[in-house]
Amino acid sequence: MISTPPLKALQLNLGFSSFVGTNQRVFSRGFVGINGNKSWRHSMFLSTKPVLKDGSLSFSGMDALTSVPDNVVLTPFTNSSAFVGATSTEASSRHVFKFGEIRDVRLLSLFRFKLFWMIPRFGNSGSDIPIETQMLLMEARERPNSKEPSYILFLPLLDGDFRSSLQGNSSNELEFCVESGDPAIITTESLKAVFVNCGNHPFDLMKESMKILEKYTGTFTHREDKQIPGMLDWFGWCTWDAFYQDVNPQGIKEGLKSLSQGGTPAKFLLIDDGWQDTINEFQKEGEPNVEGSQFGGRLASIEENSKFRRTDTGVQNEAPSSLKDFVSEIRSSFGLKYIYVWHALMGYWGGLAPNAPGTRKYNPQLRYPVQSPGTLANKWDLSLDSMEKYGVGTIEPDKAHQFYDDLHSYLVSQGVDGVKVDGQNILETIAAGLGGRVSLTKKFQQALEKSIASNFQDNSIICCMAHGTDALYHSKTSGITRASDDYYPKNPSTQTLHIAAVAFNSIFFGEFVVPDWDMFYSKHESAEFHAAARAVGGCGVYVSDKPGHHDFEILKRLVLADGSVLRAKYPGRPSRDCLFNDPVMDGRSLLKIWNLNRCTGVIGVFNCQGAGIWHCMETTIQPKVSAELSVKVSPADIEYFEEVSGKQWTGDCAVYSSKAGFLCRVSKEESFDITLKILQCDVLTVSPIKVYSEEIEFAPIGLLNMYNSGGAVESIDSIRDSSNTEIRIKGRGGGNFGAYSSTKPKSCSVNLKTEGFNFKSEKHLLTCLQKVERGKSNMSYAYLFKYIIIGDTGVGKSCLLLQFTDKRFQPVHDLTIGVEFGARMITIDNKPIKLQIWDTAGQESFRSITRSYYRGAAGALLVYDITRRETFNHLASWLEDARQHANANMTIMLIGNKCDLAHRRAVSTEEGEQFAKEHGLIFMEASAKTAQNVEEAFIKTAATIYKKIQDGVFDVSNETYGIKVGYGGIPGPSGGRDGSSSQAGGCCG
Ligand SMILES: Nc1nc2c(ncn2[C@@H]2O[C@H](COP(=O)(O)OP(=O)(O)OP(=O)(O)O)[C@@H](O)[C@H]2O)c(=O)[nH]1
Ligand SMILES: [Mg+2]
Repeated sequence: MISTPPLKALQLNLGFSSFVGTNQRVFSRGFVGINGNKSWRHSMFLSTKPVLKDGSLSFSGMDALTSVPDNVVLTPFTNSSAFVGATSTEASSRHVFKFGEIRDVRLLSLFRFKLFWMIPRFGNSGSDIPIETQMLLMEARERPNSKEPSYILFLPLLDGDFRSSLQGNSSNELEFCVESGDPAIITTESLKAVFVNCGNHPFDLMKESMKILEKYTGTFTHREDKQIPGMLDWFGWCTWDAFYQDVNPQGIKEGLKSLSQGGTPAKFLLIDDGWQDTINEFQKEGEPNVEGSQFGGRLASIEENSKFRRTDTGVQNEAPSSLKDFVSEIRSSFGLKYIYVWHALMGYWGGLAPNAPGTRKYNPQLRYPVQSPGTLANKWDLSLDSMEKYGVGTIEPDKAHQFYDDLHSYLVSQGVDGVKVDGQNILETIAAGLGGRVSLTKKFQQALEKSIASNFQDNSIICCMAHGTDALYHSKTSGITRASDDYYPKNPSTQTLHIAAVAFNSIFFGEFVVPDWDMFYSKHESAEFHAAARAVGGCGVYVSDKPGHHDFEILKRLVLADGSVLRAKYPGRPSRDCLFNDPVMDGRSLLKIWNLNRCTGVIGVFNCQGAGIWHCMETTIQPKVSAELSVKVSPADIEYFEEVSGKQWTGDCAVYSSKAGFLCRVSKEESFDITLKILQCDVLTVSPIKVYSEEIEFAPIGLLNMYNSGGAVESIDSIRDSSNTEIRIKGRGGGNFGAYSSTKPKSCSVNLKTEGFNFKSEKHLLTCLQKVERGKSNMSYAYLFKYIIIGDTGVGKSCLLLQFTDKRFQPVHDLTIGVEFGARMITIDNKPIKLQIWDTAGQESFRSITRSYYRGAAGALLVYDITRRETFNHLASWLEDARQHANANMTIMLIGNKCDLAHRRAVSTEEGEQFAKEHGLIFMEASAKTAQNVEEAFIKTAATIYKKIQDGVFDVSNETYGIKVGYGGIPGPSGGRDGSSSQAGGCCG
């Protein structure tokens, strides 16, 4: 098996004869020096209740805050956690309570610098805790130089109708703010405003705290218990930065086509803002652009606009007849698996048009957003400013579910699979008179999630502009939320901020959802930086390239030939030693992001220094940054590594640098230096070296050509007999597979076929190339037909294939082991058709393997040898297998091979014809040696299949028939619509 289907099996036969010493260390260029200064950490939970006594909030005797005012109330909860609140003498809709003085700690705050977006802030005093902080992590040490720090987590919560946030002040104090968002909703106290917890493992602490809160509040669900949409595993394309609001059907087709032709087909499409039916009284067509006026646009109906639906019969109108038609056409032409569209939480930026016939029934009322003092104190935002000016046509809360249900069921009727829902945090600004921010958010969130669940199949929603805790703590089912501000391709100073912000935000978001890293351009100066981040982010991978503007070198390191991506297991987060260092502005720290795959760990290293300034820190003096910075990297940076290391682990790891292309062996305690220039990055695969027999130590790296190489390794196990150890690796994709091996293998095979391999004994690097087909040939066909060749051993099956694909004859019987593969393009009815041919082994012992290839074949060549009667006698048994395991409509061509050997003939032509007639087969005698009838046999089979398609025998959207629809027969962007391509559904490999 070579490129598709994606499952691969690599077997290595490692013998003892060529054993090479295992303890020899090899260090590559790029890794400077090895340090044994790290120790392996184990998680441990503290079991001392937090105590508030004599004005000090302490955990296990260690003070977290001092000078805690008397009105602060602590309610112990679990062994290490508590709720904190406060009382006031006056009732108000907003209180700011003093919490206490900060001790000698390091701080990480995640705060909203704008209503819609959150970023990190680092520091060690009260003034380093910005207003609107939604998560605060403190690192404290019991004694000044104690080795193991403790972490104290502060999570401001929702308490009744009130929502809390944290902030610090210049007197080195921590404060918390509780507010209802409605002047009429007032209180004198909030007793469970903040949750505090303490532990010595920051990631366990975070997760345990969220699990406790999930159970306690009952308002949200932890990521681990949510259904995660399938589109995350497939490469995507979003239309936003390709077209902005000018998105149109023709442009979408061009983009999908150029990505497919380059060899990285998009399987997920997101049609962003620009498809909806909107009206805008603040920006008239033809008038000069008014900045921000797009946010005054309002939804006029739930249906698509005239770019996506032909509204008149005028000949000039090139629009598809409906969204449904367009969706169905692109799905079948480009093999799209998921098509999502964008909408705002309120329908559109400016909400619903109050008086439009299509929206009137949701009773929209114009409301003018009012920000809380918290978000007002931070950064001005154009979108919000515009919405404040133009107002938001707010759906009547009791009609929210009806609106979402109408919209989503309409989209489903058009073939759309899911939605991205933007602008979610707007609710907190329009909640006055509507029950306050907490209850309004809850109402809309429930209405939205209910509609997603009842209309879409796959929990298909991406939440966006939803960084407020009002929404997060009501996230019951939504599985993906954008974790960053927008990607701004034209702004060089935000690229590093983007990566750092998502990594840090993921510490918090990653507990609720799979953080979404947003789109990027593959052809851009920071493209590799973004690509590497997506590779370790455990997130979806989607670009927003303009059609034809792609860097396929970069994309091919993220996307396999079938359009899938190697997604790591967890939300990618900063390593423990990075948690309190500012990777953007301290002038020294590099950012390390850790993750795990099924069998390996991975670390992304990013130099984010010197290229940008954090929001709200514009006046901070920046230190001088040197051209290159170094950081220590160790296997110990990867949390939960025990999930992949297992029992046979030597304690050492094979580390492969995707940037330097080098392999080295380090122990779990060791670290090495990585040096990077500004905006440079590296992705390191860290694979546990395991013992497979006394002498063999082995670690798979995966596909060396991919950023997340180890993501391609799905499982590894071994079989051992007296003289051999066979290591079996199941993986995905094609390309150069690499592994660390202490000894040179005797042989190496891919899907049972022996392959050549390369072994660099001094580096212990074993590589084996698995050919991969990509690009034009992959997609530029009208149809792809899968064939299988069957028949007894030695009848000439492989020779027939070789003659057909390579026009060569192989005189020696090269026994086929398992299944081999070949492909060629042919033309039928002026349509390019790709034949993908599986050549099976005739030997009886492979019969069970062969059987698994019948399913999914559109055609079969059943071959016998006219000089050997027994091969003819066995036809009945082959046919029986085919009838049992293949689909009923499979076209079977019977071939009497070796007709050049007429003098040794044992089966007459008539007998062959008769057998074919009796069993409904096509028949031909052929010779793989002289090529007589070889072309004809393959082409006639294809012509028969093609005819069956024309006759409607197959549902071509169902891949089990062995037929895929490509777009080769469909005209490109400049052509008109192809009346003959009436195929619906279908999927391209
Ligand atoms: N004269 C002649 N010899 C042929 C022809 N086709 C195949 N052979 C020979 O027959 C032998 C077997 O051919 P293969 O194509 O390897 O047979 P196979 O059916 O693939 O066998 P398995 O892989 O074991 O199932 C080889 O020695 C070929 O050279 C042909 O048309 N004419
Ligand atoms: Mg063969």
